[in-house]
Amino acid sequence: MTAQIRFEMQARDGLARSGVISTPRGDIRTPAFMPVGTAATVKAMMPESVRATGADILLGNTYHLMLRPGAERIDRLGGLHEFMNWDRPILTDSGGFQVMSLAGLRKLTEAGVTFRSHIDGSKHELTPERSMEIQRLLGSDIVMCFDECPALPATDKAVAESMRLSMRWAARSKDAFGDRPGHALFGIMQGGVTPELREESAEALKAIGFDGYAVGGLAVGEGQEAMFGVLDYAPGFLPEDKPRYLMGVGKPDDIVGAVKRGIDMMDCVLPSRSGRTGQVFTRRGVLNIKNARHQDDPRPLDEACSCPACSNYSRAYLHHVFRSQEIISSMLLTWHNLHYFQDIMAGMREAIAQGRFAEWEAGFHAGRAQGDI
Ligand code: PRF
Ligand code: ZN
Repeated sequence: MTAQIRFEMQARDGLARSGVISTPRGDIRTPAFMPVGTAATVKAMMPESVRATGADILLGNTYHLMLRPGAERIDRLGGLHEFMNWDRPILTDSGGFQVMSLAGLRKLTEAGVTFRSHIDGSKHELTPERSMEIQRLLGSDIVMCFDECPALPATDKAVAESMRLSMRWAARSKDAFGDRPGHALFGIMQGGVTPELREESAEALKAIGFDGYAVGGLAVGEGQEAMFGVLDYAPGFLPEDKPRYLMGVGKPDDIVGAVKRGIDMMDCVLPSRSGRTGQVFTRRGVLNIKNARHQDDPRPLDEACSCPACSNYSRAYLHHVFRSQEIISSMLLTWHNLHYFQDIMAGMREAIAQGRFAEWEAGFHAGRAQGDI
C-alpha cells in the first residue's frame, strides 16, 4: 500500500498527457473517466459491473449523501466504500454545485450556503468546514474544495465576485482538510470565460497549494466552442505535475477535445443517465433505441464493442425491453454506454503513450461521420 497519493505522468503527446494516480485503494489510469455514483450507486449497475467496464474510480456526491442517508450514518456503517461495496478510489464533489442546481430556497453568504432539501424541504447548511467534514466521514479518497459555480452567461463583475468567494472558500477548505495521508484535496478553478479571471483563480489556488486542480464552471450552458476556448488556455495556468480535472464533462467529443487540451480526469452522468432514456453512444455516433427502425434489427448496438449488451443482445431485443420498460433495458444500455466511454479513455491513453493521439483523434471523428447507425 502506498500511503500517499501520487501522480506519475508517463507520456505526453502535444498537450495531451497520460499517467497514473496511485492511491492506497488502487491506481487511477489517466486520462480517466469517472462514472457518477451520486446516491452511493451507479444507477442500474452492480459495482463489479462498473469495474468490468474499465472504471478505476467513481464519483460520489456530498449533497445527496448528506441528505440521505446522512454522512454520520455512512461513517457508522464503515464509510462509503464499505457501504456501497466499491473498494477502489472514490472522488466526492463538495456540494455547492449541486445545492445551486437542485436545492430549494438557497441563501449564499460569506460563511457558506443554507438551503432546503429537494427531497423533503428540510433546512441544511453547507460551509467549507462542513463539506470537508462530510467528505471525511464518507471516506472519500479525493476530496473537492467547497466552491460556487455561477450559471453562465453572467456579468464579469458577478463572475469575478463569485470566483473570489470560491478562492476564500478554497483556503478555508484546505485549513479544514488538514493533513490526511492517503487522501487528496483538489482545488477548483472558477472565472467563467474570462482569461484574466481564470488566471487570477489559478494563481490563488497555487498559492494555497493542492494535490490536484479542477477546472470548474464549464459545461454550464456556454456551449462547446466557448468551453474549448477556455480549455485552450486555462490548463496552462495550472501546475504541470498535478492532475487536472474537468468537472461535469461530457459528451464523447467534449472528452476527446478536453484531453487534447491537457485534461486528465472527467466525470459525467451522461453515459449512465442516457442508458435509462434509451440514448446510446457508439463508435458511429448516437442512436436512440426507442426508434421503431430498430425493431427488426438483429445487429448489436456497436459491432466493435465487447460489452455484454453488444455481445449477447440484438438492437431488436434492446428496443423491445426499452419499449416494455423492463429493468434490464437500463442495465444493458448503461453497461454499454459506460463501456464505450471507458473504451474511448483506454484508446486515448494508448494513443498518447505511443505518440499517435492525432491519428487516434482523426479515427474517432471519422467513425462518427460515417452516418447510418
Ligand atoms: N464545481 C463543483 N462541481 C461541479 C462543477 C463546478 O464548477 C461543475 C461545472 N461543470 C460540475 N460539477 N464543485
Ligand atoms: Zn456495447
